Amino acid sequence: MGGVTPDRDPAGSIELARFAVELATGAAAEVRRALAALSGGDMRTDAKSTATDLVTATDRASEQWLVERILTARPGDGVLGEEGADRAGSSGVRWVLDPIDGTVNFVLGLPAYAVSVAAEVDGIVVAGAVCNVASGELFRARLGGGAYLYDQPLTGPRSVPLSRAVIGTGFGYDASRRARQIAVVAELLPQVADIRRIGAASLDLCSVAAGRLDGYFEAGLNPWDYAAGALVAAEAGCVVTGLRGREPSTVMTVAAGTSCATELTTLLEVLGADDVL
Ligand code: LIP
Repeated sequence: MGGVTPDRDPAGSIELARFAVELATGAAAEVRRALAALSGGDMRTDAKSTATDLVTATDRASEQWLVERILTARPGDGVLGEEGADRAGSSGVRWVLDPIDGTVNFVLGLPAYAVSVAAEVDGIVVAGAVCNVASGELFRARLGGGAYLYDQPLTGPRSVPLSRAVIGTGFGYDASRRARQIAVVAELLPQVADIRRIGAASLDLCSVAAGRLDGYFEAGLNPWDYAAGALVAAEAGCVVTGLRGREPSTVMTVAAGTSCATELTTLLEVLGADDVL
């Protein structure tokens, strides 16, 4: 890219961002091919942490496709994937992969499931790509380089108070955790305009970046659920945080427009939204 020299891109984030897009879009095409090959036949699912935590052969095939291409192109890199890929690497670069985020939506044919690819350098996410498999929409971001839907810059949500905000959220696979999570939503809902539950954290986070949601929060996410989407939201100018001054993490991930972020995090802290795991 013109004007950017290695010393101005020490992390090599431009190349990592390019590769993240290639990986996310390529794996999404593989998932679409697998779905077409099923041509209406039954999709076999296995259960993971609970009977509702599903995984399919396509999840596993997508992750294998991603890992093979990463290690062929960059053999010294590390990899962490939802379906078991876990390799330390020696380059300082680690790829964090959700081969199908929103697996239940994928199984049901609800068009909100994505391939999420993030590249970390020394533990810092510097590039990310999220490809909605059903729609083909490609969200991408590079640390310090902005966030985009295809090549359209993303600038986050409209300016609204929390009382007029549409807030996304999600729930875990454990029934007792869901009972605690819905108790938080029951208190939150009368204080916002509405709630949305999309079923794929990466798309929730990209929806905030694109202004399709005013905010989003979820407790219990895994790194592969939020690594890429959190960078897209942050590079779109959103507030991306945990609660009580903490960084976004498995405990709590929040993304919101600047106009309602403080109201949202303050209310979530009062409701104990980070005390449900
Ligand atoms: C999903 C997350 C979503 C959460 C779901 C599920 P998966 O990830 O992206 O935000 O609410 O329960 O965990 O399991 O489909 O990759």
